[in-house]
Order: sequence, then C-alpha cells, then structure tokens
Amino acid sequence: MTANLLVLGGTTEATALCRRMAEAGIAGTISFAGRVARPVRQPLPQRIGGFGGVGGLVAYLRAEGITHVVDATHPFAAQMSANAVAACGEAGVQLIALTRAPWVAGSGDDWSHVPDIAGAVAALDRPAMRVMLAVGRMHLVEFAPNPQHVYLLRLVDPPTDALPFPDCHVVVDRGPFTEAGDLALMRAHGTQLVVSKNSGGTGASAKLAAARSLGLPVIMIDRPALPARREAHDVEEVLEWIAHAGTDLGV
Ligand code: 3Y8
Ligand code: NAP
Repeated sequence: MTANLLVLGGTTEATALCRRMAEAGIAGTISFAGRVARPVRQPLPQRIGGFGGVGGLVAYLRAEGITHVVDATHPFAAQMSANAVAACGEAGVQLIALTRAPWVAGSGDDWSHVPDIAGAVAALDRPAMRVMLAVGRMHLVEFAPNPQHVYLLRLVDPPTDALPFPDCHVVVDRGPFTEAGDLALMRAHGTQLVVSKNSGGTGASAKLAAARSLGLPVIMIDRPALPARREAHDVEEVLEWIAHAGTDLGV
C-alpha cells in the first residue's frame, strides 16, 4: 500500500516534516485550522479549515484514503490532538504525534509555573507592571481582569476587534523569533514580566532567553493534558515509523 499522509500542521516541526516528505517523494497533505490570514507556504498540498469534529475527520480520512496521520500540531492544540486520537482509532488509521519536549528552567531563569491560562490570569493579580503577554490572540480576552498592567502584545495578524486592555502596545509579527530581536523589543518597552506558554521548540523560546539576559521573571503556562498516543520528537523518527508501519514509501 502506498503511503498517503495527513499532517496536522501549524508548527516548525510540521514544516520540517513536509520538507523532508517532499524530498523523499512521500505523498501527503498538510492541514491548517485557518487561524491566521496567510499560513506559511508548504512544499506539500495543503487544506485549510476544521474537519467538523471527530466525525468530520473520520469521513476525511476515509474519503482521502489516508494511510497515516502525523499530529504535528502545537502542544496547546489539545482539542485537535484529542480528535486525532479518537478519529484514527475509529477509522483504523495509524497515528503518531511529532511533538517537542517542554522547556525546563535553567540557571539564571526566574520562572513561576501555572497550570493553565486561568492560572496565569490569577498570577497577574498584582500591582501594575509592564507585561509582555506573548500568548497570541485567541485567549487575550481571558486576561481582561487585570487592566492595571501595561501590556506588550505580539500577534500574527493585525487585531480586528478592540483589544481588552486600556493600555497595550501591539507588535504584529510571526515567529520564529530571535533573542536579539526579543531583547531589543523588551528593552524598548521596559518589560518587567513575561507570560509564556510552555510551547517548547525553538520558534518561541527567544523571549525566554531575553528574559534570562534581562533578569526578568516569567509566568510559564504548563501544557494541557493530552490523551496517550505514539510520540516522536524528530522528523527522522517519523519517517522511520512510516517505513515500518506496513507501507512502502511510495517511491
Ligand atoms: C496558524 C501557521 C512554521 C510554524 C511556525 C512553533 C513556532 C513560529 C512561535 C511569541 C509566541 C504563539 C502563536 C507562536 C509561534 C511558530 C510556528 C509559532 C506563538 C503560525 C501559524 C498558525 C499559527 C496559529 C497561532 C495561534 C497562536 C500561536 C502565535 C503559519 C504562525 C502565541 C503560540 O491570531 C491567531 O489566531 C493565532 C493563533 C494559535 C496562539 C493563540 O492562542 O493565539 N499560533 N501560528 C495555524 C493554523 O491555522 O492551523 O503561518 O505557519 C505557526 C507558528 N507559530 O511553519 O514555521 O512551532 O511553535 N504561534 C505560543 O507558542 O505561545 C508566538 O509571540 O513569542
Ligand atoms: P485546537 O484548539 O486544538 O483545535 C480547535 C479546532 O480547530 C479543532 O477541533 C479543529 O476543528 C480545528 N483545528 C485545529 N488544528 C487544525 C489543523 N491543523 N487542521 C485542521 N483543523 C484544525 O487548536 P488551536 O490551539 O486553535 O490551534 C490551531 C492551529 O494553530 C493548529 O494548527 C496548531 O498547530 C497551530 N498552533 C497553535 C498554537 C497554540 O498556542 N494553540 C501555537 C502555534 C501553532 P474541527 O473540530 O472542526 O476539526
């Protein structure tokens, strides 16, 4: 059976996998939720938009004759990952997650861990500070209960709705970011505190290195729990798995 992969994308690792698949002549499609205006171009055919829950994904897997699913979504894309486990189980399609290890505080880091977004909001219930809130757009409204702070926000697309803060500055930029760039950004804004998801990987870690250099505290949001599934931490491990998961690589 020739491999025909579905890659659930949206991360640096997904992009690297698609590049390797194109080089190796492995057929597949990369999928995005459609969260941002212009997802980065990929060397594989891409589809954009939700599948319509578990049922929609099962129907897609069957209609497209998908032989393997690689869940290379972000560690905080918990709903997509849970749906992938359920749908692949129901459709009898093999699944592997391509994910990255959480960041771990090193010497010189001043991190306080919170379990979720609500925990970060609670931790911001303190006198006014200049806060770099680098958690994207989707959950900003949850941070509204702390209007006392001056927020530095980084968004992939220019905001369309009013922002839920009386005093905030928006930077429109997409990663991967650099330590030098984030250092300059934090210095220019007098940042005193950084709020970050524990995304892992290299695309968003620059702000942590910059915070360390500046001796700034970080509120680190731990990852949501995910259902048990097979996991790989690098692209070659995924290709190895595909090669031995009952199919030739279509080459
Ligand atoms: C739409 C698709 C690649 C992928 C690159 C990675 C790295 C750069 C760093 C900060 C943190 C944040 C955010 C971030 C990073 C990579 C990766 C990563 C964090 C794109 C992309 C899509 C998204 C969705 C977007 C979320 C937002 C989160 C911004 C593409 C650019 C904050 C996560 O406006 C919105 O609705 C944005 C939504 C989900 C989290 C949120 O809650 O707002 N990512 N990011 C994907 C889709 O439609 O399916 O254009 O490539 C991808 C990338 N963003 O190929 O090189 O691998 O993590 N993405 C976080 O980590 O906290 C920015 O600013 O320091
Ligand atoms: P989520 O909350 O786990 O998923 C919500 C719904 O969005 C899913 O049930 C699914 O809709 C749809 N969806 C999510 N990812 C999809 C994909 N790759 N292809 C098709 N549909 C998808 O997801 P999220 O946290 O919003 O993340 C959305 C995308 O942004 C993902 O590609 C993720 O990798 C990327 N991303 C997220 C973060 C983050 O911080 N969350 C960071 C970087 C990149 P249906 O139920 O209709 O199928």
